[in-house]
Amino acid sequence: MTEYAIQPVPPMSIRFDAGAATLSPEGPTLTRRMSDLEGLFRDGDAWRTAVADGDPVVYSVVSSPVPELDRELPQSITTIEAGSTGGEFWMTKGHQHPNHQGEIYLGVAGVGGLLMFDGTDTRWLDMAPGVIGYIPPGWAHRSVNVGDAPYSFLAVYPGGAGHDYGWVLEHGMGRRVLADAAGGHRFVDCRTGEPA
Ligand code: S6P
Ligand code: ZN
Repeated sequence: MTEYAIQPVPPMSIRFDAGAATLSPEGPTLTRRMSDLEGLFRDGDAWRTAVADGDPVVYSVVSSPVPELDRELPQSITTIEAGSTGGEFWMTKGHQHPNHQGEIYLGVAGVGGLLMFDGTDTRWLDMAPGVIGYIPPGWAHRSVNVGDAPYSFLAVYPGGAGHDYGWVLEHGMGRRVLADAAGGHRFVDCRTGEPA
């Protein structure tokens, strides 16, 4: 794997290929497998089975060379594969920005959603190509693929925003996104399991 120095870059153009869901030139790439998502799925047994049964790639994140440094504006494309575990659609880990900075997402391919939680209220935005999802300061965010093809989106965020994954493990995201009998999705309350 190529090592990338965390250092400022000069003014530059970055080619955004929506069809291929790539950025060029490319910076760091992150791959998250099922085993990286411990403690996130409702059905722990189904999660363990999926890990043992090939530990599939759930999502990947490709970034431009713009570094995650304060005052910079990095970009990345996340692609979540289609799938569900224990009836729960595949998703990102989800995180809070420690100092509550905002972020924008742009749907690139497939259909998904942006689940947000501020510790009290939960919101869901349907995402598809051409839709901008705005994440205001203070809202933890998780992306979910609710379709049968990969779901990709572009993120643009403050370089000093950071990623607090522990906040989501501690507080949850308010709702879970499950497959319904008609091939769509439905929401349940994280704590009660009741429809939400
Ligand atoms: C960064 C931005 C995205 C996510 C990516 C993966 O602020 O929100 O690039 O990092 O979608 O999600 P997660 O929750 O694993 O970082
Ligand atoms: Zn973020």
